[in-house]
Amino acid sequence: MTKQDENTFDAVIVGAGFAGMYMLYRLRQLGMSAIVIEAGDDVGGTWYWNRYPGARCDVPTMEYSFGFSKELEQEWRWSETMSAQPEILEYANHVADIFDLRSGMHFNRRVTDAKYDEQTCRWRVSTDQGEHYHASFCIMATGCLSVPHTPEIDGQSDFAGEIYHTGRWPKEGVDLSGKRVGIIGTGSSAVQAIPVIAETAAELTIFQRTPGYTFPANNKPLGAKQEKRYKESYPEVREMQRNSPAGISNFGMQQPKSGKPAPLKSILETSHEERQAALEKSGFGVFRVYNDVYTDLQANEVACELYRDLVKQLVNDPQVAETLSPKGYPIGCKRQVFDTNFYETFNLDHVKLVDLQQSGIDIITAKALHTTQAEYGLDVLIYATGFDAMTGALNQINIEGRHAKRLKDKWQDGPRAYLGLQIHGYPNLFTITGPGSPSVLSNMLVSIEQHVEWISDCMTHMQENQYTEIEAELAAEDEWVEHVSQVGKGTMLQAPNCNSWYLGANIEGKPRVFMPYVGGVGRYRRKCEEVVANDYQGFSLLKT
Ligand code: FAD
Ligand code: N01
Repeated sequence: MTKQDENTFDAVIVGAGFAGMYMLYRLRQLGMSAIVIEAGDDVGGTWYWNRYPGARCDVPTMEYSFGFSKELEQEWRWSETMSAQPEILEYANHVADIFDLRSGMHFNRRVTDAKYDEQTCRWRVSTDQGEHYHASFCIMATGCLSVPHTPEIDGQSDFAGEIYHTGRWPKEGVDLSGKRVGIIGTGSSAVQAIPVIAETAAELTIFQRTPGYTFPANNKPLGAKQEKRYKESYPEVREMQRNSPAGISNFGMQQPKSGKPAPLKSILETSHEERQAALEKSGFGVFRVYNDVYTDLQANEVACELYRDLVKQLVNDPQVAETLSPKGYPIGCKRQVFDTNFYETFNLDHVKLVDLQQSGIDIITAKALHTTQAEYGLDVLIYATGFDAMTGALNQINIEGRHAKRLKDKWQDGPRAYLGLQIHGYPNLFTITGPGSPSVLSNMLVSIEQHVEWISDCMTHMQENQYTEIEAELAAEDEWVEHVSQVGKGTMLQAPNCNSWYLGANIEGKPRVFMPYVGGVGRYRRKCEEVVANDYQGFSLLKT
């Protein structure tokens, strides 16, 4: 057997997060050969890399879990309603153990190149270890939030203390006790990390550029009764998830305590006094009382004022409250942030907030971070500065399709894909939760399962009918890209002044294109099913 034969598979899967894990499982079940290549040294993806203090899920973990195995679903026990990173990683490890997934995975190697050979209809996938893998299909399970973004700051390499990124937190953990810690950013990662880091750090300084809207996570231990109800109703719950807008059924989470819920009304049609009374009664729940907050910019601004009132109630120092109060962009424009005691943390004496809008970061020296106005001595500096989302991991690989055309070049003005599953010019290449699918706007486990199942069904269809090549048609791709763009218009996600990573706005020079599909998980699933029912409408299937 030659080296090439040894490394030849039906599919090469890149990435061993939940997407790569399920893809491998599914192809093996179908009797196909597949290998997973992963940069890390074990499974888990997001939950392998993001081990920062406070990291956890923000959808109910009973729903942020695989639905493909009844046994797994019944045997696994979550301890909290929204479990923390260690438990989610434990779950990933458990899945890998019970289905023997690691035997089909090569760890500690990064895929650098993937090139399509039009003669043989095969992909040649190469790693930074100098290996080459050959396969009819190349499946990118590389993650939407897997490439950390670290802004370039002058003097960074001169820093004598410890530097970390939340998205690359060391496996062995970090002892922050008694240290002067600085954290840059106030997105989801920082908001989770700040209250937990404040418990041990001697001093914690938060460098904030844009204040965010964050809502209480209301996480709690998972009650035995609730677990039982979920487990008894899983088939129904999964069906609800699959047909919902965001892949969440919230079964059992939001039962009205008694009677009917109050009817929704327009925030614009209520008086200041009524709104204040509602705020008093419902706290952060106040935004659910109104029906126009997420559809009307003027209504949204009224809601933003209420939000700022809430911040003032929670933060003792009026100046700090003012700095933490988001302004100038709507609630609902960015990925929803959830927290536990975020605002309360700013009432602690050893926690400081630095407003980078007043004085930006100037330089980092051996012992301090300097803004244009002051110097902050630090032992540890943490970047909670996010990710090159959705396209980052794909663009890091030199992907060459027909005529050796590089994907990076095709996507220079933003990603273009059909259903977020395939790209014209790149036959037999699939992307799991790629741009143009609900992906990051959904409970990702639901979207991952749907894509994995669609891809494996498609591969089976090809095998059964002796097709060797599948490729998204250009017209279908163009039409879908246009549809994705149209559906997003008019939502808060694309409101003026909205600068989110969904749009690529967090990365300098990245084309500003709204990447995920806003139409919802259920609607998108039906579209994918319709495409199959119409004989893979929009795809060319070839026999060579
Ligand atoms: P990932 O888990 O990102 O796995 C991709 C893997 O591919 C990584 O291990 C990476 O190392 C590997 N890889 C990438 N490029 C290469 C290469 N060139 N060569 C080799 N290997 C490569 N989603 C939710 O729905 N709910 C949540 O509550 C939620 N919480 C989150 C919390 C955090 C802190 C973050 C960062 C994300 C969260 N997400 C959440 C999104 C999360 O990314 C997905 O839910 C899901 O875990 C993605 O799985 P994946 O397998 O698609 O990608
Ligand atoms: O990243 P972010 P994240 N100087 O991009 C700031 C998922 N997730 O890792 O807004 C100063 O949201 C930046 O400021 P600004 C979830 O999908 C989920 O927190 O650009 N500051 C911002 O405050 C999430 O959306 C959970 O002005 C700089 C922050 O860094 C996604 O991952 C938990 C800067 C980055 O925020 C990303 O979240 C964690 C600079 N040069 C993550 N550059 C759950 O709870 C950036 N910033 C499920």
